[in-house]
Amino acid sequence: MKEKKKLSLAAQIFIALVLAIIAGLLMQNYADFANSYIKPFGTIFLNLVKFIVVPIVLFSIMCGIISMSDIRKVGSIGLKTVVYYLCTTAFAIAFGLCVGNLFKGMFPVVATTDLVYEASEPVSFMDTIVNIFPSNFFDPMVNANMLQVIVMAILLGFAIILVGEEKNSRVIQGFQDLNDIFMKCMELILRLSPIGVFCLLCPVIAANGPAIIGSLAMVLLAAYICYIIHMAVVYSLTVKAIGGLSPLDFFKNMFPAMIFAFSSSSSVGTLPINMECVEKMGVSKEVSSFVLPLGATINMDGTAIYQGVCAIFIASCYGIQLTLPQMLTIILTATLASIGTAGVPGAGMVMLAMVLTSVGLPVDGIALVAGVDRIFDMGRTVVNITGDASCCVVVHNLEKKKEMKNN
Ligand code: DAS
Repeated sequence: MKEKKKLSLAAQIFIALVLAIIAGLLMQNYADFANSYIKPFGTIFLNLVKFIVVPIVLFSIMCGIISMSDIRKVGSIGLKTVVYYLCTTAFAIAFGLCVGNLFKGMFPVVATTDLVYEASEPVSFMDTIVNIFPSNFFDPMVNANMLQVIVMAILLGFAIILVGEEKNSRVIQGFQDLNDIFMKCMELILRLSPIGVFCLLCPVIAANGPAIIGSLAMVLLAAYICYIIHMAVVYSLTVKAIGGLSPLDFFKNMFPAMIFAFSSSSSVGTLPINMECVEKMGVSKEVSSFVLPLGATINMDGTAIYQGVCAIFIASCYGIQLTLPQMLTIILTATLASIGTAGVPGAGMVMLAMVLTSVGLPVDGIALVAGVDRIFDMGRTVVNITGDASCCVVVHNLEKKKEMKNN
């Protein structure tokens, strides 16, 4: 019997998106029904995303730190790699916030009754820094205090490396196995995305009409403009000025990997092709076999841009003006969160929940963008893997110069 070909998750999500728009437009006079009987299933999906975000952040950042434990073994390659990744990610999130603010005037505020939000009193930047450090082991997890969870993950990550060296790598393997379990749990939850997308987007369109579709088109445009400018400017500059490679050659060689990343929305899935592309540019196996797997784990410039743009969009939909300290907190959170974002489809949306929580924005705001997350994801994954490859070119050239100087 011919096996029935299953629709890919991407196709299911796209169909759910189209159905949600059609159903939402048809139900504009029955918005209450959509809110009472459809939205709860979307809320269940969001609850599951919120349920998994704390263990995902905790264990993936811990394992991200553990995976960097080779830094001492690979010495300067590791240090250059981590510095490059954190700097480009911090720049990407700041750039995403700037462009998001430029577009804010074009994000029609979606003034609907269900987008109610009680503003918490503004916190000074210094208080934000002090509050980052937990005073209780369980409190950050129970209250989903994401900045404190990140600090816990970094401390525990380094502690595991030290214990692993003293005892044996069983400790490290044990935490990596736990991380795999939570990753699998996240993938199971993200399999519900088509239902979540439909049940989150349909009521929002029913309550707000075509205006929200225009808003989504604008926020997608803002994100893609950021993706393209970040790649064209930042990576061209770094591969040219530090990597000694012409940007044209870089992007020409990267094209197959970028196409695969766009269609798969998975940095991890694109790794093999990315390896081939960077080796065609002359990058040594020693550099690419460390820099690319690490980048697929901890370097997410595209995801950082997406989080910056969406944070501004969601804030404006709730009529909230983000303060400078809050934006600085988003830069800190999203940069650290990128260490924990997995290179699999949809991971960035889970991390958006964490970024929103860190500045007191309502996580339910994800409902506004969840419907088109896959379209965001295709672009942000291309930026993520291209950033990893640009790091390869830069680190390879710096290592080559160092060897020539030593000889
Ligand atoms: N799709 C993820 C990746 O593979 C990024 C994300 O979801 O933000 O890089």
